[in-house]
Amino acid sequence: MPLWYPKGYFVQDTKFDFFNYAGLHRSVVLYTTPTTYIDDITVITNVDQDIGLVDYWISVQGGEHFQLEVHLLDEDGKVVAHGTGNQGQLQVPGVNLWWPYLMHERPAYLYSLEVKMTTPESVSDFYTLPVGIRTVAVTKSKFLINGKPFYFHGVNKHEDSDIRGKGFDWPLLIKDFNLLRWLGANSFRTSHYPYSEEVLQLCDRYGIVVIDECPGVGIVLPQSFGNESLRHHLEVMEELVRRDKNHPAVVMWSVANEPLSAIKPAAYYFKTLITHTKALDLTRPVTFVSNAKYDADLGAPYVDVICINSYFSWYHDYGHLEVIQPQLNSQFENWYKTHQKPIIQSEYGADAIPGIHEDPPRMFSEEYQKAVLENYHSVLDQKRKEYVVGELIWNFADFMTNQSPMRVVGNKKGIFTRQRQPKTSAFILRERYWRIANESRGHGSEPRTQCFGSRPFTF
Ligand code: BDP
Repeated sequence: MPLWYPKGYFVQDTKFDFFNYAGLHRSVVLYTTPTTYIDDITVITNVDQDIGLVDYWISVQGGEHFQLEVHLLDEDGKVVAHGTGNQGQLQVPGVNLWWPYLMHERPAYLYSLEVKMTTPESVSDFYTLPVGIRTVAVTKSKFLINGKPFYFHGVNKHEDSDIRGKGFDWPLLIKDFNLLRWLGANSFRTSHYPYSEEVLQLCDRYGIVVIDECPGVGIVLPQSFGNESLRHHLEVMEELVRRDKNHPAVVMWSVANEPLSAIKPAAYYFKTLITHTKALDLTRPVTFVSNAKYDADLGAPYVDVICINSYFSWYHDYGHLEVIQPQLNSQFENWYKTHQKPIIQSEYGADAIPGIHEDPPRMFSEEYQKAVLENYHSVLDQKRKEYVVGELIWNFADFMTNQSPMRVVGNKKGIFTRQRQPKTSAFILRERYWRIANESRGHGSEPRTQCFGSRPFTF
């Protein structure tokens, strides 16, 4: 029987699983510039033996008569290279590379690029850009940072918390970064939209590696693949690359989350979108996050890294933890055999309502979440020796969603509560991430203590 609604009644329908907060989420900054001003800077970094190479391009607006001077300063404020003009290459012998957190004893080294513009009227503009010198590359089975295999042991996040909702909040941000360090996480994905610029600035400084995702979420209707959507999506990627291109922490672009990538128009759509993104940035790999079948995904041929979401024994086979290992194993084997590209488990997890305990484990208990994680981890431990290059838990913290019988006051797949308190699974993950970090640094499985001082990490 059709339900009765008052005339004009409607509800805005969104096709994503996070609360659609209204209002301004971030600071709005108004600023002035001189008539002739530095409009944009692009840096691309490279390494030749122990020499860091910083190629720069400076765009100036508002006038034609100006001079540009460029200095690169190290962390002690010493000038290590200088140049002139709006394009050039700076060379840094004995370079300190930008390394991810836990990959090096001195992670996140940042130089400062100072750009000074002088005009005949002597009105000048001045801009300082933090620069991390590092390289990113992908092989058939590895993700390389500075030529060394990098394993993403991290999280997916949301811009979400109690009281503030989606609003930007410095204390929350610092708390989250402290928790990432506590956890031994070296990376996150900006699921499912670009995060505030302050977040990326902190990632540069903490050495937290980022998969930068555009707001391409909820592309689940066939009509979403039309020309108008595609045109808009290309523009969105242009905006994202323009904004985030200079962050050393950003190592890969994600053009979408769980789109309907198995329908016919998806092939042209993703080919165009990914080719365009690669042309905008020649230095970073491009991906999108898939939940399609390995042999049905029409976008997968165009990505550099396969990112897969799966929820074994959660959205099907309820309560049957025993299916996880065989299903996950065949997921990885099938994707790798078909595509021969490195794979990231970009989401996995289970809801746990804090304080609910069940033995044997039952869905929604902390024990069930723990058991799901442990089952995933045992397969990940085999496959990370081969071609799996990362695992990102869904989710860092509980977050608000719209209301539905699927959600118990929001999504409870956090390993931290929405108030950032740890559930049992946080300790499981912490033990694991530190072990992986210590192994890859050649310290065996012996956990080493982390420090919480101003330097993120000391061995
Ligand atoms: C995935 C989505 C994510 C959801 C998650 C879930 O990418 O946005 O929050 O499932 O259902 O499919 O918890």
